[in-house]
Amino acid sequence: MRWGVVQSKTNMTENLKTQDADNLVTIANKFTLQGKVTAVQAFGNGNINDTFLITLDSQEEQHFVLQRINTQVFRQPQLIMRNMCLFTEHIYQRLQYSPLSRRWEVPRVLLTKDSQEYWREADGSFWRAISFIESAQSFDTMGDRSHAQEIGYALGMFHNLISDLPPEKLADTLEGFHITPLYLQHYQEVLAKTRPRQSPEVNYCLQFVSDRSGWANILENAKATNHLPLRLMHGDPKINNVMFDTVTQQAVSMIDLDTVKPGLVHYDIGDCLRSGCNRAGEETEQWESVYFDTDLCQGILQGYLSVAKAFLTDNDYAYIYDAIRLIAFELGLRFFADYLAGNVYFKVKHSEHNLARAIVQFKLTESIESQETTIRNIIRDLK
Ligand code: GN1
Ligand code: MG
Repeated sequence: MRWGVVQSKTNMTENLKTQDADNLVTIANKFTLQGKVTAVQAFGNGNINDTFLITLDSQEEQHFVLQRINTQVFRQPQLIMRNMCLFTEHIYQRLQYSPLSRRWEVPRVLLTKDSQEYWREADGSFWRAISFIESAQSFDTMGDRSHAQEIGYALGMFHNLISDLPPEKLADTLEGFHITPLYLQHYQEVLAKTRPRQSPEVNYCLQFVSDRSGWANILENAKATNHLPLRLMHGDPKINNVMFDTVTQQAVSMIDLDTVKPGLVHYDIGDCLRSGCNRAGEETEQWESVYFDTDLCQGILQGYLSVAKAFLTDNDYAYIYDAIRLIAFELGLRFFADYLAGNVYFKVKHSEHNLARAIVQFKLTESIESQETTIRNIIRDLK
């Protein structure tokens, strides 16, 4: 399922158990200032948090997004909410001051009736509400080239709108996020404690990681030596986190803002491209069909640079290829380490799910590596 427009009123318990739906209505009511909750649906396909779409009988806000933050992953979820309030307010002010000539929306934090940024249940679960972008939808895989350009534009616009907010204003809500050498270290620790079941797939992954471990610190080295500056980033700009207007088919928003924090814009560029240029999608099990589409890469980068050219330096361009290769590899490594650790981080549908996901990312990395010259030429020609 992807984020999309609600076509019709759904039954309150359509995809939830009655008791769960009742609890969710009670929690949703902590946030709603107007209107009655008329429906609750499980929503989106996130790997970490639990997401629900709430429908109201209000004229003003017809829907909102209710989420339970995974506090095993985000240990200080209140910092996420503080960050979100800070940067969404910053963007809102900027857009008031210099409006764009096209539709662009920023999800808003909805406060509780007591004006709090979140609601904590007695069992410790952490809930928050975010405004819903109406008349918009997202996609799990890429359509045509203009779709690719819009995805790139959305990331560029997002970076642009936070580029004048000093990175140190935002808290680090997920330490180690996208620091590849730390994922590698964690993987090695897990590996030392586990005896993975031998199979051609597991052996492929073990060899794949081992062959690339010397290179995994390329972006961290660039950061440490000031070749790449610390900036604010989105953290998770994968294709289905970009919302498209259902009529104009233009990108109108970037959602999933939990990981907006100090980092490298290269993590985002890499994540956006590894996700957008994989036509088979990250959940496929047809590994032989996974490849990196360089036409889509050209489209995304063209859209991105149409906005980001203004703030990128020569060094930034020099590391774009490595970022694409690294973030695909890193996600494969994260999935594989989680498979070895017993699936403790990413939600899974079956015990081999993270292994399958890892292979997709490693196949994608191979495809990126085999097209290095083409990708570097695309970057050079767009500069
Ligand atoms: C996770 O939960 P979701 O789907 O928005 C993960 C991302 C991965 C992504 C892969 C906080 O995002 O880093 O790229 O899965 N988020 C976190 O689909 O680890
Ligand atoms: Mg996310």
